[in-house]
Amino acid sequence: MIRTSSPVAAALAERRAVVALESTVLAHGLPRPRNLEVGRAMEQAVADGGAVPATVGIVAGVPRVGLDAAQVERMAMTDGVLKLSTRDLAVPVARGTDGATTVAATMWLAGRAGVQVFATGGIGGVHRGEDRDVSADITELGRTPMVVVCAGAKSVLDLPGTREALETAGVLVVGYGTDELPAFYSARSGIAVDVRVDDADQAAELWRAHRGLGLPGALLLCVPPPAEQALDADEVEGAIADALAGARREGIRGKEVTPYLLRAVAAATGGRSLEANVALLLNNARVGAAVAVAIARADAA
Ligand code: PSU
Ligand code: MN
Repeated sequence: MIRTSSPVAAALAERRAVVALESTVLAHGLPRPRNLEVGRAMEQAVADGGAVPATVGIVAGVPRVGLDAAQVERMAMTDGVLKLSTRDLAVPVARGTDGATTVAATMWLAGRAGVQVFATGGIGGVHRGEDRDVSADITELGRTPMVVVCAGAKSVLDLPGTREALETAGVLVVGYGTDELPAFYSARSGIAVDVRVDDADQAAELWRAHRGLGLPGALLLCVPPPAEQALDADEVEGAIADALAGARREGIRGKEVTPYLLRAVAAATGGRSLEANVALLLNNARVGAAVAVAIARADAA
């Protein structure tokens, strides 16, 4: 039932490097028309790095690993595309409609298609506040073995709580050139990673050991945002506090919370959080390609 595009299927069959990309960040995480530019630029960054991009989404009821240009545009530019976590995947399939995949849903589909590396921006995690909102990204990271390249979890979340939840779920948290979990918009959180690697070959070596052991969870490869666009942690904290207060006041709940907070922080930082978000997405696509290429090379040796 999962349809793999021909370029992606060919690459997987020949054990060449493939990098999965998600569609929720396009449909719900970035404003139009920037989202479409970023979707295309991430695919280009993966291709420039020597890997085949596989953007994941559901188009007219068909779960697809590897969208073509028109399908990426449809995810980015159509109103009302559902935001799908793993639990929701059956809904657009049953109804023949479209859906954009979050980190969790992208892992489910790409992992089953045989893709080993997935690059995104920030994972979902434990939200701040009293309502015990924990992203199903954590659950999926605990049960689908893949390298997931990210800039940590968005600082709108409870980062220490997210770190603990990852540990409980059995996710290996790896710093890419850092000893600390990045805080998405900024490089540092003061929270330690499990282990550090300093290049793509070391990441590939760690992944091959993880895979060889048959461990169920993900290897979360955490890459600091590019220094030039990264924001100051204290500055962004003020914007986050206001965004959280706004969400509470307006009664924002469930899957609307993350898109709401991202928009509010972008507005409060005069768009600079958006520039940081775009820069880290492209950077993570590049790192994902380098790691996928290193894995393919080591597997062929
Ligand atoms: N991080 C971003 N932009 C996003 C998301 C994360 O910078 O759009 C999306 C991802 O798809 C992630 C999802 O999987 O938000 C988490 O949503 P929730 O907290 O509702 O599980
Ligand atoms: Mn949630």
